[in-house]
Amino acid sequence: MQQTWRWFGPNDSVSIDDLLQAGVQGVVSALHHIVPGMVWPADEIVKRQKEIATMSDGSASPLHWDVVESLPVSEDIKRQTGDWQQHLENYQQSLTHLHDAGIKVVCYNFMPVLDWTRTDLAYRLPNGATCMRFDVVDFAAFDLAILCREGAATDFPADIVEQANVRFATMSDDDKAALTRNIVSGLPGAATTMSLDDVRRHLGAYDDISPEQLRSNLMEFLAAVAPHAEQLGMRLCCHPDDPPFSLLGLPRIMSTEKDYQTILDAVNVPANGVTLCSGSLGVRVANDLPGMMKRLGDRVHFLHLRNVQRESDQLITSFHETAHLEGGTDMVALISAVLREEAKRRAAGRADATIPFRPDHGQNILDDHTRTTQPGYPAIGRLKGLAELRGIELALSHRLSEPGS
Ligand code: DNO
Repeated sequence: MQQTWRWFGPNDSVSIDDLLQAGVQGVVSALHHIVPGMVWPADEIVKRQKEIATMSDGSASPLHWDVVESLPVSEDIKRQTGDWQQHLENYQQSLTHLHDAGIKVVCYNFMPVLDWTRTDLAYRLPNGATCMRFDVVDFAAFDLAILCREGAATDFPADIVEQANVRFATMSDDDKAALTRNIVSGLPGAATTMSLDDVRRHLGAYDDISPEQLRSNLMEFLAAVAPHAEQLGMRLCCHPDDPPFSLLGLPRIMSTEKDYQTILDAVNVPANGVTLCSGSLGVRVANDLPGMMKRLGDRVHFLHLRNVQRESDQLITSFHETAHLEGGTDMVALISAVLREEAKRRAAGRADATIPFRPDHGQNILDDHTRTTQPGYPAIGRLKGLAELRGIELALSHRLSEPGS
């Protein structure tokens, strides 16, 4: 397993020097300033590589840009509207440029409009740490009474609608503004956040797009780009929906093992792969993460390791982000499945036997409370996660842990 770390670029308050001291082995980054659909120019890619390869005193860092997260898929490609065909060509061109720069793994997602969504970015835990939380009652209050979306009332169970109305009645204007900000800020690294009218306009553009249509558009996207990636020796990996259920009436189609299997089968080349995000998928009771790693493993090109605590067993549930080894996913079993997959690949002589993972998100602890970072991406909380995860990997790989020794 390659221990990687997400770096948002020179404006990230967690520096390349910090990454080195955290002991990371590789970097995950993206050109957040380039508008989805446009080509990533070769010189911009090389510039980011140089930034990663340089410490703050100008000396060389041994780190490289190993994984792109994300090369975003434009809304036009997802809907097949406007310039989508040009955007597909641009996507291929960006892949070619990344390949020429020596980068092989590219993560993307196919979530319409919003990427990850939370209602609270700093939920206080009993020990004083803070974490990100999704409160379904708050979310329903936003949907029903702030966004005032038509049809919202039928998208939630009646008891949630009732609780949401009660809660909305007690919210101050500041509470409403904060909730709105939190929900629409689901675009990490993006320079802009959407206004309510932007959200309404974007939602309206999906009125006629069913989940089946969106799935078929994803398949067409992959039919166009995956063979190209394959030819270049690259690996694409689709990030799951976060959370893994429909929000704001939008179709979401990458939430379950079956969703993944369907997409992997539809374009059956190794370059069409999976970002196994245990935190996103783990919100859904039926998603068995170690089992998914076992069954989809040969196409898993990238791992996000984190954990969540579901607050009910309903499909649409509140949840919060726990420390990496707490929560609903058995991290030891998952890492053990990853190590077994790596051993299989090694035996088969695969060049991609070492799978990159990153400690995904982290709670804000200690000095994290005084350093502003991207929501969910503190320095120390993530470092703690990384340290725990690498400890499991080391323990499981140790020869003394092999049966019979
Ligand atoms: C959240 C992230 C996601 C992820 C994209 C990948 O913290 O895991 O935003 O980067 O969905 O395309």
